[in-house]
Amino acid sequence: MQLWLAFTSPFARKVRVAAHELGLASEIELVETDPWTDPRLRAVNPLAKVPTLILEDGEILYESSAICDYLDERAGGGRLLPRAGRERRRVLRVQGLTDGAATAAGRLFAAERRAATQPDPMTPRFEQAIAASLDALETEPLSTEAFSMAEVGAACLLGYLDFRWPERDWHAGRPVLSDWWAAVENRPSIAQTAHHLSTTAPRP
Ligand SMILES: N[C@@H](CCC(=O)N[C@@H](CS)C(=O)NCC(=O)O)C(=O)O
Repeated sequence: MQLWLAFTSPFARKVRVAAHELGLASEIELVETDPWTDPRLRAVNPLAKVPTLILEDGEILYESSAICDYLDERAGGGRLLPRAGRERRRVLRVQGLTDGAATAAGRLFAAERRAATQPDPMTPRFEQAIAASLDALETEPLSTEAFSMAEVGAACLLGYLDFRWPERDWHAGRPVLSDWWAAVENRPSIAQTAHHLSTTAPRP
């Protein structure tokens, strides 16, 4: 499999963490791309977004949740995403929450970068979405042992916040989430997928 990614993308990291957790990381070739400038990406994904996964037979998957669902199925099924019932709905809800917060964080980062020349009136809304999502995660029963897509999503959100804003303290007032992150941040799937700026493309 080929995973087209940017090493700054929390959604691409989700796929990498999921692959590690499922024991599939060695089957994935990483192809670094810049979604903003690489015309090859739109040829395989009309949205020109990362992550995009190309399977051995040429089938193409995009949307991190759909890709992770496929990886889970490929690893036997029901491991990161429960097959049915209330727990499946909970995991999907938390994955949706963390995806939404990561989207807000990405838009906030871009808005702040432009702010000197072009203030963005949406900035407070992005900040509120991130803060309220972290508050919601504070009361979620996240496991430090068995990972589901809820833990994968939460880890990728927190990792992205620390990567983009190392000076901003999301821990304050969130002791449960903070302890959870301390317990999992050195887990191999997290440690081996850390964000970094592009080695080739100029855009972060
Ligand atoms: N909902 C998508 C979000 C993917 C996404 O927004 N990726 C960003 C990088 S973090 C991207 O490719 N942006 C390029 C663009 O929006 O055109 C997913 O879960 O995969």
